[in-house]
Amino acid sequence: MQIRNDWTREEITAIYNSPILELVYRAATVHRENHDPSEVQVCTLLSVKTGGCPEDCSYCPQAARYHTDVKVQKLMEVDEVLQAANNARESGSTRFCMGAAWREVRDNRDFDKVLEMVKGVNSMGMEVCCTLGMLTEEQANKLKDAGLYAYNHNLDTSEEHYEEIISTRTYDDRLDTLENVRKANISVCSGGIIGMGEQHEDRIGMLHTLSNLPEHPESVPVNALVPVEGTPLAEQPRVSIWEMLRMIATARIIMPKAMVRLSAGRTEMNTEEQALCFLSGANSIFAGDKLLTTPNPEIDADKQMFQTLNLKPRKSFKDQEATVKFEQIPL
Ligand code: SAM
Ligand code: DTB
Ligand code: SF4
Repeated sequence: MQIRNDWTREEITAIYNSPILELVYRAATVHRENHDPSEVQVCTLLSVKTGGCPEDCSYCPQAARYHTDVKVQKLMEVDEVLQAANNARESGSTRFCMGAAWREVRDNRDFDKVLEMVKGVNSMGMEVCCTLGMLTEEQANKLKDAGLYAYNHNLDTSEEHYEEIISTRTYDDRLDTLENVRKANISVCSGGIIGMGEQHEDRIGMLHTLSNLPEHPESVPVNALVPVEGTPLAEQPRVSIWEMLRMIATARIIMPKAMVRLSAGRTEMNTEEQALCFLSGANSIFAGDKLLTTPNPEIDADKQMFQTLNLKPRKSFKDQEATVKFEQIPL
């Protein structure tokens, strides 16, 4: 199927609003044409610098201005991070994503340390990803030279809804960073969050922006808001599985080659619900009992889920052994 970067809002709206079983069926068909439906990539997140962030993202427990239980932690040591990456690899992860609660990267010693971390993880044969806030083109090039495979920078919501959620930076800032990442030849990871009080039109708007970028992101995380006490969005109701499916399926149909990542929100979902997400085109999860700061399902529960659904962890782009390792771990 031809990759399109000219999806109209109307077309996306029609797909998003189609009868749910039709939508899932169509997405499953596109998924099978472009991916091995028996494979799901297992990724690991590590917060290498936690909390104390100057931004005001209303969903985020790491923003300094909200009073949450998150403890501020300065940048981790390179050794500690490499140890964590090795553990992740041993338990079957093929992508390791390091997150920092920064507004933007600054050219200082901390950035040099992150470059060391990237080098180290890359040399272990995993896809190495970072999410560090805004980046200049020069900083993106430095990350690329250190061996960075992918950069995560979410649009989070539609351009219209954005200012309801974040006031300390603009949608265009976000798009500029994505452009800098693309120019440096780094794989782009960008998606968003549902359940922040947005309208269906906002979800469609975000998918429209992503699918109309000059090149689709290789990776599109779909997060369900994890409401955290102390943040302005603490009292938001949980999103229903049907909304999650509409989001995943629409992303799959309009961006057929992208990895669609079932990201935050899995602790609230049972195996049956996650199975529907995989059927609708999700082909990645974050494993390990913590995302960045919030809980995630236990690794044993995920192993059980893979067995029940006859799924296998996807091999890394360069490391073949990791798959075997995940399957060999006794339950
Ligand atoms: N500070 C960097 C930035 O904002 O780009 C990187 C880390 S930030 C925590 C990465 C992403 O995590 C955010 O863009 C957002 O989409 C997601 N996120 C943060 N808090 C969340 C929450 N409570 N529920 C769901 N997703 C969340
Ligand atoms: C993404 O879209 N989801 C991940 C990853 N990219 C960095 C982060 C989810 C964070 C959830 C809130 C937390 O654990 O702090
Ligand atoms: Fe800071 Fe990122 Fe959280 Fe926004 S999402 S407050 S930029 S850590």
